[in-house]
Amino acid sequence: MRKAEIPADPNAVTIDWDRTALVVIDMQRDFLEPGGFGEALGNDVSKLARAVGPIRRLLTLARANKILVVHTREGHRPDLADAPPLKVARGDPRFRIGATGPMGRILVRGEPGHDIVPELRPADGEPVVDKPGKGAFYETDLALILRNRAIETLIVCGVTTEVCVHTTVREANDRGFRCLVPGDACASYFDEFHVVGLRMIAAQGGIFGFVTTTAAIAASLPAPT
Ligand code: C5J
Repeated sequence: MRKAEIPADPNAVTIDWDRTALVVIDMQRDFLEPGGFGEALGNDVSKLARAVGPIRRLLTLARANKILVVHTREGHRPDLADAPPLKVARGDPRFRIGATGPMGRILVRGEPGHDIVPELRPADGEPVVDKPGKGAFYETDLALILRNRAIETLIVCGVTTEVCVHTTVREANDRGFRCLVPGDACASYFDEFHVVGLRMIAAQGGIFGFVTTTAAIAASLPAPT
């Protein structure tokens, strides 16, 4: 058992690092780089870059301290059989899921845009969970992966704060996981959604989880040598 107390909003939480996983949500080229799905929907993708440095730091710490790391990717089968028609029908028809963009077919597994950005590439042995929805538990084997390691606490970071991070935190909360969300390691295309999304997690005594910072997490772990 490796216990730590992490300062957070609305209160500090005590966790066991041996039963904690770092879950990095959808840090994919399709969301972060020009020419992908995020930009096709009219977003300023540069806003998501601010999460990359803090996530790199969390990955370095987790790997050095033998903490389970799980990456997720949002995307669909090449035949789009797992893509709800309503999801595909969203936005300009030229840039919909499955359409061909500068990084290959948008949000389709195996295409360059579906890859995780090179700075945060998964290390050998780190599970990568491909998810068809916003939440990382929906129609995936994430719960099984976590249960097999007796995980009870998730550090959830990535993009976007109010969509896939939020949905995953809500799903995890309903399944009994304690969620810690380092706000600086999350990002949104919308500044106000980022701020309010984090406030919603911590409201009402931590209704969905606890909001913290990368620095607070780092301070509770031995620094990598
Ligand atoms: C979105 C995500 N925003 N990963 N996906 O469509 O948040």
